[in-house]
Amino acid sequence: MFNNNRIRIAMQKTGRLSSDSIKLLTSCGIKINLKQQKLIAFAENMPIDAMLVRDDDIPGLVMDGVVDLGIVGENVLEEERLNRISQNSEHSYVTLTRLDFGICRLSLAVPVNTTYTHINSLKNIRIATSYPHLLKKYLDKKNISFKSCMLNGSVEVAPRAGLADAICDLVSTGATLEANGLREVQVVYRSRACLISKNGDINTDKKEVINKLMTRIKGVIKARE
Ligand code: PRT
Ligand code: ZN
Repeated sequence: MFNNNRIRIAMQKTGRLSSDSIKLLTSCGIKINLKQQKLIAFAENMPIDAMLVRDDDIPGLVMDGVVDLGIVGENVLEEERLNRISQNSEHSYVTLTRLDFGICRLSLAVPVNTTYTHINSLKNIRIATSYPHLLKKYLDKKNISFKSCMLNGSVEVAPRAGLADAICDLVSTGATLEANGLREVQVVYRSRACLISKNGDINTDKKEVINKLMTRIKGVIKARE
């Protein structure tokens, strides 16, 4: 049973953001009981419940007001916002703060043996990506028409597999691109994890807890700088 006076915060269950997200809350003095690895983990010492979900579900849970807060990569957040705009569905949220982890960039990359001189080299080619809206927004702005190939995984093997001429994928160290014979040619979007809240009425008790949490998060981030 849900207690409506407790803050619900959606976080990634397993993946690149999960341990940093938990660490952030723990550093804020929140004791979360994670032992059971269930969908919901309750904090013992603050009225906060963590919902442990796939990162792709977090923006929608916040935009639909199902949870109060979420920790998610801006790449996933902006892609879902653009997706919802295209479908005319609810897409509002508030960014409370950007965080100091999950830092990466969404980049265009081409096979190393491809001639690339200018962004115009991408004209009319097929680009594999899991981020079709972010890619379209970027290339539309530059007036570059392209064909897309939507893949939810293994994007970096698409050129070698003959599925696409280029890719648009997340990069952090660049090792994956290199291992797959690809060269980064344009940064489409710079991203990091952020803390977001639903847009709309949040009761005074919850607001007080959120304010307290925000003060602690800002303190933790400052101390880590
Ligand atoms: O299961 P779930 O859906 O929750 O997780 P997921 O598999 O979709 O996401 P996950 O855990 O891989 O990533 C979660 C978030 O971490 C992303 O949405 C980004 O905000 C952030 N992040 C930061 C990254 C990376 N860095 C990153 N390097 N996400 C993915 N990568 C991948 C990238 O896709 C590529 O395959 O790592 C590879 C490139 O890394 P380098 O270091 O070789 O360049
Ligand atoms: Zn995901």
